[in-house]
Amino acid sequence: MSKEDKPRSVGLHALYGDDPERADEAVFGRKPNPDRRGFLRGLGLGTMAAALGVSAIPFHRNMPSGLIPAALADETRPFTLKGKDGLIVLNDRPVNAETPAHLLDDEVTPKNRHFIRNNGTPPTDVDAASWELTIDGLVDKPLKLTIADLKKEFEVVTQNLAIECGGNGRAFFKPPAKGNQWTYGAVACSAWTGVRLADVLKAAGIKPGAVYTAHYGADTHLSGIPGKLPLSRGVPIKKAMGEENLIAFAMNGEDIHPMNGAPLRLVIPGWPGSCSQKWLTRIQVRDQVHDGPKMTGTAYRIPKYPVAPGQKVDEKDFVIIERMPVKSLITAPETGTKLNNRELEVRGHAWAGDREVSEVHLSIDFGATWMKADLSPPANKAAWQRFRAKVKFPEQGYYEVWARAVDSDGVSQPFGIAWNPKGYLNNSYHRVAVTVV
Ligand SMILES: Nc1nc2c(c(=O)[nH]1)N[C@H]1C(S)=C(S)[C@@H](COP(=O)(O)O)O[C@H]1N2
Ligand SMILES: [Mo]
Repeated sequence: MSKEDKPRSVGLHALYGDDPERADEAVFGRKPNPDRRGFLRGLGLGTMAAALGVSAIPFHRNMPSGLIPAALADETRPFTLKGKDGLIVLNDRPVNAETPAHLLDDEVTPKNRHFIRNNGTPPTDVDAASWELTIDGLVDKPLKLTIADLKKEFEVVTQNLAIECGGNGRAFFKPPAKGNQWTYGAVACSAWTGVRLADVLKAAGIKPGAVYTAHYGADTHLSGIPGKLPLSRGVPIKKAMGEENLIAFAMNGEDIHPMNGAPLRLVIPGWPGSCSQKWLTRIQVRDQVHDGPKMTGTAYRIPKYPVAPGQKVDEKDFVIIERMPVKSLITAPETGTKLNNRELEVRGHAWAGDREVSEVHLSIDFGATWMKADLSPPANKAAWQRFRAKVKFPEQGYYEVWARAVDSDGVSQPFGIAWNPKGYLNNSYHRVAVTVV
């Protein structure tokens, strides 16, 4: 199925084509102002500067309203983001961008290749030095911690952690599911540096009766309504206490990219990416399951029983998605590769939520026979695992390389999609096309 067949969110140029001034307001939060063409101070300017990855736009007062910054309006791509390279933008309000599979070949995903999934408008004028994290709720000792406090009072660790959006693979749902049409690239595994969430919660002292966390970030709702949150999710205390979860302040040894949650975020690997709150300001410990925006209804939830494609499901039959299922991604060759010889190294990564991957199999004959790939252990818990294998093609022609991973409980990726109304958890095989000429 080609990408063009699928429903897509409106792109930046389409948005600006209709009504540039309204688009301006929508994207950057500046109101058209006939007296003064330049930016209003504050929100609009800050949002645009953040999108451009700069701290200032010295001549911003001269910028006509309705002008798409050239840095974002690359002729060859619909929309580009400063500090992000080769990502496919699915939506620009809010910004959502995925990474083509062949650009995810590194064991540690470079900062500029980490996908972006925003539900609202990222904060601007972010100041790492004065950033504060509050830990409160059902704790003995509520805490207020700066990033310097976190570094001083807790052990600082670096871990390669896989983050995957619960909706990754949604684009292949038939009938289609509404939402960002992610294909394969809403997944990444960067090296995150921070302190363990568990250590911070222990320092605050979790009271008996605590069952769930609630995460809050500094991004704002697209509607602009003050106090309205775009997303606030949480996890059961048992998951929160896992050593794999970090309150992170660095990504691959550098500042976190503004779109990935700078200066502070949660990384809760193995569970839907939505648990990993960006621009983290507060973690509340609760005596009940969290009920923040995108925790209730059908958001990040699936029917508790298998359903047929297109089947309507009563909202009360939806359950919260917890650990993500086993999955693999072929990162070399790039799909569509034309080969002049008969031999090829196939590479990729596999991950399995809270489990480990035990085997990865490859097929070049549409699943009739499979060969075992070499599989590396994870760099640490919840890192993805590298697989590689040499494959030999018997003759000229069109092939597909298929990958399927099996987790430590013996559960394999399925061939087909376990359809659900909101398009979550598609872990069917990744297939890439190879033509031997
Ligand atoms: N504050 C905040 N945190 C957030 C989100 C958001 O919209 N706001 N999106 C979540 C979702 S749905 C995902 S998949 C991950 C994606 O992380 P990334 O954008 O760094 O790739 O961030 C999560 N954390
Ligand atoms: Mo997500």
